[in-house]
Amino acid sequence: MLDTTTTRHQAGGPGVVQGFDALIVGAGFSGLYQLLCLRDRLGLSVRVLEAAEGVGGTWYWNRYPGARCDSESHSYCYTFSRELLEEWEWSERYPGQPEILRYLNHVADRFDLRRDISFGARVAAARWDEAERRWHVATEAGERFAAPFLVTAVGCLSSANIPDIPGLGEFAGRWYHTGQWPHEGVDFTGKRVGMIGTGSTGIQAAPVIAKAAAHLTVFQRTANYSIPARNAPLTPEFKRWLKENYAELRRIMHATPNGHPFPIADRSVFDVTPEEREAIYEAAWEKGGLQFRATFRDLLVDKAANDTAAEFIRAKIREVVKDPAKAAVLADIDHPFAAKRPPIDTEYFETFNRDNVSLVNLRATPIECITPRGIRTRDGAEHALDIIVFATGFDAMTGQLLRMDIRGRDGLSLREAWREGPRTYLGLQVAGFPNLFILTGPGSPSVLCNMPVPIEQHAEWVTDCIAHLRARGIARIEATPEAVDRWVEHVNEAANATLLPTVPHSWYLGANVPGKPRVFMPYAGGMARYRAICDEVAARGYEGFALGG
Ligand code: N01
Repeated sequence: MLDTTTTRHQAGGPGVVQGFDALIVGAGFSGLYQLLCLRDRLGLSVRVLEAAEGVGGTWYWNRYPGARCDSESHSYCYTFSRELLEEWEWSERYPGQPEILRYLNHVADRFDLRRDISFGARVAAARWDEAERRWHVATEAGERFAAPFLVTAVGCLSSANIPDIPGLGEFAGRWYHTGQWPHEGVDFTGKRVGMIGTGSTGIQAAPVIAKAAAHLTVFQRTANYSIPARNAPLTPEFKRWLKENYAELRRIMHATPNGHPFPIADRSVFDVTPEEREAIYEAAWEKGGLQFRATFRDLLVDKAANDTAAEFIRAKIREVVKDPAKAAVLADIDHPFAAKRPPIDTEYFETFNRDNVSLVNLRATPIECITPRGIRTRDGAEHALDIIVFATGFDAMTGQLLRMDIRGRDGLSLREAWREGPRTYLGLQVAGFPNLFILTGPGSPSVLCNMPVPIEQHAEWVTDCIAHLRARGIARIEATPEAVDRWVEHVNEAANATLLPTVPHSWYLGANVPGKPRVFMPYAGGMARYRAICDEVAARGYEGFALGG
């Protein structure tokens, strides 16, 4: 183990530079595990820099009403430790935000991770020093750190996207973004609430807000599919079954394209009769959750196949929502099912049957401005509100990375390198940025998966890579431009083989943020294939990377 006292040193400049073997940005799911791997398996001195005052990342910030994971709890966890799996018990089929945050705090305590994390340390800048072969990192508060390796573990959905709607500054009520929710909660009692956005977040939040508020107005720009989650407490029998079958579940999670604990059915939509298909969809609807998407293998690649699922869900919406005018607006969905991230819900469509819930169709009447009293739409209507909730998503995958001033070789900034969109090798490295590893970055399967699966794979791959370098006295690793070109091409091919890039307003494409380059960001080739590619790259001596120094 490197003695940190030998790596700490006084810098020539005004501040003290604290030296480590590796620096990690972020103490969410990925940062915590990366710390554990590098510190406890390789014996490195590591410091995690975390902007928040606690661990948890996404689950620290996203405390909005109804916040819950869409992955099933028994798969939304680390699998590296048998003991951890044995001792932790989830209470519900889908874990709620408070329970996930408790879990991550438990992990931090159990593995004694906190002592190597600086909280309240938001990274402002990182600069590669070629002569020193180290990254120099500065926080907003002016603390300075340096290390040969820098790992970003900043999450994919952590940079809030607050639309620039004129008049927000003059709004007399209160407004909140779901991804920056106040820790003390928001009291909706007696309040008129407007919620903008009907993605996974808005669909989770609306039913809970509607129950608490005097009135909820949902401002919908793009209608969305949603499948009932069918959340419920886990039974003792299921918990016992889980413990007995974890190895098999893990095998399935590693074998499927998106890391969930259920396989995708090996049949095509048109292999079965319309009656059989209807029965399959009906059973999946009753079972609930993301398994609906796994009913047929061609739902995401064949538009005609997808249409059958899309029409089934539209019919369900029309059946559930009693007011035909509202039902028509909610079911007027313009994209294939699951080509945007498919939400799952607890009584989302039922919420529109409540007397205190109204729906504004922004496609017909777009928002013109926010007034001191509420939201004015283009038809001249002013919707009077006390609270506005922005469930408007994130500057996904690149927002949080580009918010830091990251500069690689010859002062090249990541912002400049990605001016026309993010370009990585394996989602893990960028040409021109030696020894910088990005966890769940653009070009990784990340957001198309049950996240803990790619997170464990990335952190372990990076750990093995650093071990390889150190064992050989190699100081530097950098993706070659050719490898990046090939990977970007492969990411595009993988996306184009699916219906995913056909949705013009998807955050997968960066289309939700004005001015963001339109590039399909996640790797759609599947987690199992991705893992095999990464293993192959490592087995060939880190093919596609220049190693040296
Ligand atoms: O954000 P979104 P999200 N005026 O970008 C609308 C993950 N997640 O926070 O589609 C009016 O999906 C926008 O409209 P449109 C999950 O991966 C996971 O809901 O752009 N409307 C859309 O309706 C998810 O995909 C869990 O036309 C505006 C909504 O806001 C990702 O987070 C739980 C607007 C944004 O939807 C993001 O979901 C929740 C404007 N100016 C979320 N700007 C888990 O289970 C945006 N919208 C772990």
